[in-house]
Amino acid sequence: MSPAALHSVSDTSAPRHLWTVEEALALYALPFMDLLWQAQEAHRRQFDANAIQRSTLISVKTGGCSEDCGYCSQSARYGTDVARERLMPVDEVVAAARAAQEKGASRFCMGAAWKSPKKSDLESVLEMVREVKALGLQTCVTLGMLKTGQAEKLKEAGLDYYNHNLDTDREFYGKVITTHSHEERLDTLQQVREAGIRICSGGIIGMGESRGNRAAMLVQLANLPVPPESVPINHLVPIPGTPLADQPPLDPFEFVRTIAVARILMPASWVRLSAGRREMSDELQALCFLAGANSMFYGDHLLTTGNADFDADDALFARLGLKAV
Ligand code: SAM
Ligand code: DTB
Ligand code: SF4
Repeated sequence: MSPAALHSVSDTSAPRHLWTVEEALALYALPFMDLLWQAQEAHRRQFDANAIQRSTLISVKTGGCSEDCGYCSQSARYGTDVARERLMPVDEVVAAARAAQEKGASRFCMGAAWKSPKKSDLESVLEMVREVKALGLQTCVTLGMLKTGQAEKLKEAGLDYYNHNLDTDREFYGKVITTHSHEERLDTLQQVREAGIRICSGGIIGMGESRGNRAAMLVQLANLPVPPESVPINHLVPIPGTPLADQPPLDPFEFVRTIAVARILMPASWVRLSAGRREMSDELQALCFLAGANSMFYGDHLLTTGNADFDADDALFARLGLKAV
């Protein structure tokens, strides 16, 4: 059976289990081998454990963002190396999508450094979505907070996924971001869901949050009215010039535990091993896949930072016997 056939987020035949933070923390506290075993069991019940979904990311509008997210190279408030750029022309974006498809990506994700999209900018993004969709790729955009009616327009244009991360637990949120609230993030997720677009929402690990914060964020994602179909787990990429530039490194096993807990709490979701992969060894990435990650960004670049390159990923897939979906 194909992974897509195995996968059903909205199976309503079984009563829904709503998770508690205590339950999530109990999973985190398991001996590592027991946690990975449980995660593997959950993973194999829903998915082909040797299949990894691959999305390619492009920054269609870089830098100059009004927001103060403490991890972000693109905030206008911090002295980073990232310069403000204009929205990319549609034909350049489509050419990049075609190249990603030729390399083997199944989804193309277009990111913009906005608090929320302006009306005129949205029109260009809608055209990008239409043309990328017409290539036969799945489409994803991440544009910040949406205003009433914008999600419906994106849906009409053929958008499959909207990425909008909770990023961290409500309690920790205000220590990293002050220009918008956690609650506003949830509002946008609700609009996206109501428009019939699939949700991609996860967070960043390694910003100085506690294990309790990590558990609470995963519980909040899992307990959404419908869990996100796609859950990116980003490892903080420390960016010189941002408030989190000198954040002490996280124990890599804690990152793997986070993937495993995400997999158990959201068994039918695609869990993406997202930012930070370039800085990880092949062995650590393999542990993340073993813990239930089954999606990744494929391509030399994320938004403003580098990713593991195509050749390294192809070699890793061959060595681990992984196949792309
Ligand atoms: N402006 C929109 C927003 O904030 O939703 C979309 C672009 S924003 C750059 C998308 C996501 O990238 C953030 O929610 C965050 O999870 C991730 N991100 C940004 N900078 C990062 C970093 N330095 N390390 C890890 N993840 C990062
Ligand atoms: C997500 O969760 N991670 C991606 C994507 N969604 C947009 C972004 C990662 C950004 C990493 C830092 C950078 O390249 O600027
Ligand atoms: Fe702007 Fe998004 Fe970066 Fe925050 S994460 S500063 S909203 S681009």
